[in-house]
This record gives sequence, C-alpha cells and structure tokens, in this order.
Amino acid sequence: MERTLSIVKPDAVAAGATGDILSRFEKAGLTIVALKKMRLTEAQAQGFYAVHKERPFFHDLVKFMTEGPIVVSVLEGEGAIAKNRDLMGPTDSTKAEPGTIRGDHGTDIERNACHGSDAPETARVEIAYFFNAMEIQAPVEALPA
Ligand code: 3AN
Repeated sequence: MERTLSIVKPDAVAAGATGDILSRFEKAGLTIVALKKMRLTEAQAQGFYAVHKERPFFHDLVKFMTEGPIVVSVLEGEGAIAKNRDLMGPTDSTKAEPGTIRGDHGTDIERNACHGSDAPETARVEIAYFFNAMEIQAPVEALPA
C-alpha cells in the first residue's frame, strides 16, 4: 500500500472540475483517505514549492497556486504514486492526451489542473505539509486496542 498527495489546482477548482477529478481517482481504485478545500497563502505556496525557488517560473507558480481555493487529498492504494501520475498525464497540459486529467482540464505547463507527488519520499513530506495524522483515515487494524 502506498500513499500520495494530490492537489486539484485553482484552475480546475474554479472550472468546477473537482468532482470529475476526484471520481477518476476512485474509479482507478484509489481510496481518498484525507480531503480538504483551502486557499493557500503566499508563504504556504512558497513553502510547498521551495525546491523550485530558484527557477524562473517560481513567482508565477506561487501566484497561480494562491489565486483561488485548491482541493488537497491523500490517495491510498497499490502503486498510488504512479497511478496518480498516469491519470494526470505529463506536466505540460498541451502534451497531455485527452482522457488524462491534464489533457481534459489543463491549459499549459503552469495551469495544469493538478499536482501529484513524484516519489515515496516527496509523498511523505507533502502529505505531512497538509495533513496531521488525525486527519488521515487509518485502517481499523492500525488503531490502538
Ligand atoms: P509535476 O507537478 O508534474 O511533478 P514539477 O514538479 O516539475 O511537475 O513542477 C512543479 C510545478 O511547477 C508544475 N506542476 C507546474 O505547474 C510548474 N512548472 C514546472 N515547470 C514549469 C515551467 N517550465 N513553466 C511554468 N511552470 C512550470
């Protein structure tokens, strides 16, 4: 079992595509074990994308990610990280096939509808950035007796 962080970005939330995107995760066999809608502050967006802070697109990316609410979730399932990235399609929406989330809801490389963690270590860090342990549904077996 693996967990990954998903973000429905401000463009897709504003377009009313949240339900469509979340339903794709469930249809692909992923379980939504945590979910919230929020609007990032500038500092929160900068912190989330800190690895990109030297990149030329950093300022615009932060501006985009704070322009409206996002819907953040933790997806759980076998191979959840790769499964989510397959559903999303490539970062650049103009290269994403129809049928992928970015192909159907993204505009370009920046306004690309969704985010998904790219590796187990980044998934762990990203999940902890948005959710504490009590906000993530744990299986009954994992609860103390
Ligand atoms: P992904 O989200 O597909 O893992 P990353 O981690 O390479 O992509 O990039 C993080 C975010 O930064 C992307 N989702 C995209 O919104 C933005 N981004 C990446 N490269 C560019 C670029 N060349 N121009 C504008 N925005 C970019």
